[in-house]
Amino acid sequence: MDRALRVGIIGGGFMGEAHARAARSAGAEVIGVLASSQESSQRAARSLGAEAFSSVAELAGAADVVHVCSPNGLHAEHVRAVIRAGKHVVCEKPLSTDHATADGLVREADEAGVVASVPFVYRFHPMVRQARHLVQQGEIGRLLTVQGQYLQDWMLDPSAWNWRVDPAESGASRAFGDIGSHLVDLLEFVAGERIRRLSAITSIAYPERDGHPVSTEDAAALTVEFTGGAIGSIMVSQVNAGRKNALTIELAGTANNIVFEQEKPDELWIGGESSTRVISRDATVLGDDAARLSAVPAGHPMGYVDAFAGFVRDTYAAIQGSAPEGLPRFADGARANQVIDAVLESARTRQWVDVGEAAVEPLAQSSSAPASPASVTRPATAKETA
Ligand code: SOE
Repeated sequence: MDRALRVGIIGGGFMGEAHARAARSAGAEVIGVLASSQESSQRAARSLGAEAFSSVAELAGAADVVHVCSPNGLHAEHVRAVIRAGKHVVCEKPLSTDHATADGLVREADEAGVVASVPFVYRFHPMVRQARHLVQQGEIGRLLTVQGQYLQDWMLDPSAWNWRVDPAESGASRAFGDIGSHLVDLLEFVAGERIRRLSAITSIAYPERDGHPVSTEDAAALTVEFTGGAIGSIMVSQVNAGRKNALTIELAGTANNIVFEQEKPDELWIGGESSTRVISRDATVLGDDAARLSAVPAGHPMGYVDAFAGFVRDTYAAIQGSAPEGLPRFADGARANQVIDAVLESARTRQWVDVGEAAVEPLAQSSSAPASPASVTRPATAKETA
């Protein structure tokens, strides 16, 4: 394509802005936005410096790719309208409010031959790719135990309200759907294994918020077993005082243990029985995939905004015909929905639930695609740029 990609955004909130920022940093033109009402579309359009649109069909008609950042309950309708217009689509997580619908969206996107991705953006921290590389290289040995936590506190205030509290907008799961989906994706992505079965309990901190009864969970605790036999525990909470976006994964094997903390994304903790070290991001010593995402030389901190930009850049590279390593596609979004459904079922029945893997693209397939030659170019080191 000899012109910039034209991007449409559905959703006028925080995520819409994050997508627009990343789209621009990937060299695209943000042409328009559609929000929940005419006024919010106009407000969002002013803040994004784009045009306000009044229907998905109109926006999809004018764009090459549409980013769906509407409430979860509207994802399927919006995604279908974009796919039916023959346009590429990025859809926020959770892809849908249930696994069957998410699976249907995977099929529709495949049949239409469009690129369809889900912003599991934490995959795009270079040190996450390095952790995955080390696991693939056998650095941790045979995986024995896995721990994952994703803790926030923005729902701690009893009067805190957000569309996510309402199951009609958010789906039956709140905290797990919103942030547990990221955590599960990251754990399976780095481990290269699936969660085979799980047992979950969920809790609701306040039966009412702002006079409305609450049915969506504030916290979920899981015991899990992975396909290779490793066991693990997962804690997700949006009512954990003082924790803002504390996503941590720990994969311990027969040789070493690897810990990645999202709030310190430029580091990886590697524990060994006789020595423990912290490695800092430095493209000169990282694996190819971590190095290509390492956008600035060592010593220049990278973070969430960069990870988001990396995700959008790779989505657009896929649209241009390359096959970027580790791009989370709709099949990965549907996989998260499969785990969310299993969590809700286990919490309801108080039973272990086999998560199942049917219709989910195996990890090896999504990770074995050759990176395009341009995508493995290492950025210049501080020395080279000095
Ligand atoms: C709110 O919990 C939220 O913005 C999530 O929706 C995002 O996916 C996560 O990246 C940060 O927290």
